[in-house]
Amino acid sequence: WGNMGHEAVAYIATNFVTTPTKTYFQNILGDTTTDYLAAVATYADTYRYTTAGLYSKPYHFIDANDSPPSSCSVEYSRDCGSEGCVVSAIKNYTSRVQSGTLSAANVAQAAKFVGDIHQPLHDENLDVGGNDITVTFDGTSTNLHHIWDTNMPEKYAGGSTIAVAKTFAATLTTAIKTGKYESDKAGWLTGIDITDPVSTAMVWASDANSFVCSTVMPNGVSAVEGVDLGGAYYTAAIPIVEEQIAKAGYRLAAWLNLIATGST
Ligand code: DCM
Ligand code: DCM
Ligand code: ZN
Repeated sequence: WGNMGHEAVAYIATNFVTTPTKTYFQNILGDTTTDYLAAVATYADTYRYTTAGLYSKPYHFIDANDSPPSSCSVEYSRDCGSEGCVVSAIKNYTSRVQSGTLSAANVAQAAKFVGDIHQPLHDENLDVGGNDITVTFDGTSTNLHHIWDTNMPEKYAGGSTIAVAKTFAATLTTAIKTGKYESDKAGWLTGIDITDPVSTAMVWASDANSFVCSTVMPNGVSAVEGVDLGGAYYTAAIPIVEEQIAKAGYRLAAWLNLIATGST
């Protein structure tokens, strides 16, 4: 996700963590405002472009070597490369928390990786996760990956600022509590296990990857390459964009609760 998507995920998580969890992470982050998670939600994106942070680039995705749209799948042994991937990163950052060596930067990164694993094209190898598929969006030339990260969430939420992210998160929080996701949310935590971060993150990766076949490119690359996707494609995709951001925030809250207190 782009910055707005990550900030929305962080605000949703803020709305679902328990009070002890909030205190725990506000202390680590040194920020007692209500923006303590959203304020660091994009740190890992900045870090991976620094010389010191180059090693962390693969931690933002897992390149599933599947065959969309006919066959979608993610396999840890096949798809998580020797340089690591988002699944191994969630495992490593979680174990560092558990051993008590967590820094503010580590919290920020772990939270960012939970957000990214929910973007379907962060769970796909084809054409570098869609970065090499040229498309247009409402007249602007870009690529398929970028419209899922940024153009579609921002068009739907109404902008790119942190204030927009907060309002979008408030809407999704209500949908989770009492609206269209109320009956789905228990299922969103199926398979969550703080003692097995790889299996947990693989559930999240497989879930997101399935949308590559159903929604991102249901008719293959040729049906999207060079096409303007701001119309019918956007209309079909936006329920999945919205659901994956909501799910990411809800699962992030549960994971932070497990880290801080041992229960969701
Ligand atoms: N990004 C940013 N500032 C940076 C680096 C990246 O705003 N210094 C944003 C631009 C992209 C997004 O990160 O929209 C892509 O990263 P990811 O999908 O890994 O979150
Ligand atoms: N990305 C991905 N899979 C890859 C390579 C990159 O999902 N194999 C993501 C990370 C960023 C976006 O694509 O969100 C752009 O990457 P970069 O800034 O490295 O071009
Ligand atoms: Zn991305």
